[in-house]
Amino acid sequence: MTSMPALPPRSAFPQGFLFGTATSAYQIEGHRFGGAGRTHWDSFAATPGNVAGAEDGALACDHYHRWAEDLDLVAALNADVYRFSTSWARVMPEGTGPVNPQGLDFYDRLVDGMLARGLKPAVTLYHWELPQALADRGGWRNADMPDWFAEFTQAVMARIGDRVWSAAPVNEPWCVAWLSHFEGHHAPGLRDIRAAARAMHHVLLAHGRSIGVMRDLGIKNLGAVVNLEGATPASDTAEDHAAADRRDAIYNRAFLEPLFLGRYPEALLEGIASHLPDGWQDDFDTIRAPVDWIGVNYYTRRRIAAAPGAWPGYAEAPPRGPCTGIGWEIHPEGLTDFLRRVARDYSGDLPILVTENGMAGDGLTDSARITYLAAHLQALRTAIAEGVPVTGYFVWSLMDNYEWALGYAARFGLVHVDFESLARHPKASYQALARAWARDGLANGPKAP
Ligand code: IFM
Repeated sequence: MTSMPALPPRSAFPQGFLFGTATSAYQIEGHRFGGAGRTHWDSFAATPGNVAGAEDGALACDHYHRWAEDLDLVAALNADVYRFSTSWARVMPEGTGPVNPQGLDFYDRLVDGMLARGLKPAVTLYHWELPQALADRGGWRNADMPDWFAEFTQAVMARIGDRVWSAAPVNEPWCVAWLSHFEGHHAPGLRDIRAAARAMHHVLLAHGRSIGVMRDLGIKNLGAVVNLEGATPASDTAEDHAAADRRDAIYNRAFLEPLFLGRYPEALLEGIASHLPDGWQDDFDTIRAPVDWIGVNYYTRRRIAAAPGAWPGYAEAPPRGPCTGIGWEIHPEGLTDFLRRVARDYSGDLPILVTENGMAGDGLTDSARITYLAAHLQALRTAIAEGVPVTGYFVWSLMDNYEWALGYAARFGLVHVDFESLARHPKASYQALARAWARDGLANGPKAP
């Protein structure tokens, strides 16, 4: 029998290091409640073949009604900070124009509920469910999206911005642009390079505009959240190395370079320059609006091989190492590599938050998840020991939820959710983290307000 590694205790991290867990609106709230407008995920899920079991977020975990119980779970986890997202269509059912008072009231209650439990609210404004009314107008392909997103930012942050600890405009821009418009796996399910290029550029511009709106509102501690994934050449051939570099350009550098260096990588422009909107070269001042931290979501790496066909000319090779329940290779060293790389090449001394990390797997006795988290927390400590300014870590996810195209079968939660009764049951990983994150009152002092 192999022994399970212990989770490093709070005292193994620098003073003031923040621990938390994360969720997103559509994945947990129950979108049918509270006057929310239709989203493009509702339509995507209603299209045969897109989502396992044609499941959608109409009920999800019913967090809309059970939020107090869920925040109690975050507090009892001994977390310092809770990362959640706001649903654009809940706040503005048509995407622009009138706001839904019930929607704003919900986020108001939620933020106050966090503060009442001593939790720092970390909001992400957009975590993937676009109001259908805007999708009908071309969604992220439409050059008006940055304006519409600025309007949404103003509406929601004028209400809750005075009480949030941090804010980020968009979760995982790669997924919004490439997974959804080029690979077709997420809403709106397109496989179109021109759509992907435009979506990518408009998402970046929307990010910059949103940061500007929040600065004007006087909101502090603003960041960007990117998902980074290793692209390892499948062999030592020059072709596989070049293919892996193209993948890295599309997945990782496509967002880090504009946000921090004000440019797109050459290896990306080779494929998309002719598809970008006119005048894209003039937009980088907006896109690289200064941020106060960078969030890194890290899960896995892929082996990439050269493949015939149109640009980008690569294919995924089978993983070689151990994998999670949904076939994602477990590669904790990749987290250390990315933390080093982000600080060295892009963000310098800026605080880095690991805004998501976790795994899909079954069972209440989820020892595999404890092993996964222990290895990644150790990888994070390695980066800290080298001087990388990592200041916080969030587990994805608080509870089992709607895992997009995989429906409810892929369970990422620290808390098990019975999707019949909606009962919540903390898993072994939750208990182990709660022990590791306990405040001993000596090494770490009292819980920060
Ligand atoms: O569930 C998702 C989340 O919405 C964004 N980051 C990755 C998670 C696991 O796939």
